[in-house]
Amino acid sequence: MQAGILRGERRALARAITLVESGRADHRGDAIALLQGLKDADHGREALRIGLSGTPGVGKSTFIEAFGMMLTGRGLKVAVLAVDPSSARSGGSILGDKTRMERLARDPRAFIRPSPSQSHLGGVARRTREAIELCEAADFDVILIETVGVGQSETVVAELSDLFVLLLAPAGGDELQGVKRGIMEMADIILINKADGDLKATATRTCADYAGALRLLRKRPQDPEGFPKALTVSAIEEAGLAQAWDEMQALAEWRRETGHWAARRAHQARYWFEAEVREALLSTLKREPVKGAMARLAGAVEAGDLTAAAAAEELLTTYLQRPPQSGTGGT
Ligand SMILES: Nc1nc2c(ncn2[C@@H]2O[C@H](COP(=O)(O)OP(=O)(O)OP(=O)(O)O)[C@@H](O)[C@H]2O)c(=O)[nH]1
Ligand SMILES: [Mg+2]
Repeated sequence: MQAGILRGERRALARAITLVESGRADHRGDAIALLQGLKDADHGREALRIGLSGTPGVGKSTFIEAFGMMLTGRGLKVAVLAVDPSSARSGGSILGDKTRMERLARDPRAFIRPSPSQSHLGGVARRTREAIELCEAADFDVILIETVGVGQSETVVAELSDLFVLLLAPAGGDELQGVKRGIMEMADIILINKADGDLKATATRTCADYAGALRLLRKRPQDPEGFPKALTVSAIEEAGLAQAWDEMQALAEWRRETGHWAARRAHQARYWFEAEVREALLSTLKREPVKGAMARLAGAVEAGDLTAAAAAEELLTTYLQRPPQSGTGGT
């Protein structure tokens, strides 16, 4: 599988993503070995990972299709992945509207993969991170990671990407406050979509409003002069896409030269390592024998036979190999 991925074979890539998404313990071992093997065989080319977020209906799918087609038209290989916070929704956002990305889905230079179906956002995101690494090993030039903006998902996608792009709709001034400050602060580029037809003038005004709002935010060390930036685009008319790409490249280039790019990736690698450990520890609590012991000790605490502290101490030392706390015996 590794050789196939390194040759950029889509079938091998698709199978590898299925492997990293698998919940089976033996698959997990294979996935870990594969990811490390690819890291060791590192070809040294990094994709540009672009996180893209926006509320439902803002035009993410339409934008990704148009933007993706523009990039493949320039000879670039484009992968589209999703982090779907609402796993209850069947198949995730991308699968749901593959019809809207019909052209891109057929493009030999593009690879589209729906969100893995996992029970929670953190799990989805960790597997998406591994899918990103697989796509990068398969020599994709641009990886678009889509998420529906619901607050938490943007933070997660920002931890997966080199650039974070926020897609917004044209709207009146009161909507501007609807975008949470924290989300604004994460954005590298804000794109006001639907700048066409009747909405064009509103889009231009909205864009100016956001440009103003961005200027008021605290200056971030990872930004050159003029960033974060707000631009108007029309995914339907395919207007402003080339300019948006130019800006993304300019920002990425600057960050590479100044070391911010590498620093961000290093920080992210650490973040996901810690998330993996935390998640593994938590899942231990939900499996036997710890699960049963926890229920038993909880019963003893409820009945008033044990203090919460003593019960926790017993669980941790007996089942989780933590050495006992050594005290002086109290004063
Ligand atoms: N006028 C105009 N309409 C657009 C544009 N881009 C998307 N739309 C329309 O907006 C609607 C929603 O577009 P989608 O691309 O499905 O939006 P989305 O953000 O992917 O939506 P979800 O997947 O539901 O989160 C569709 O009816 C599109 O045709 C645009 O640039 N201009
Ligand atoms: Mg969509």
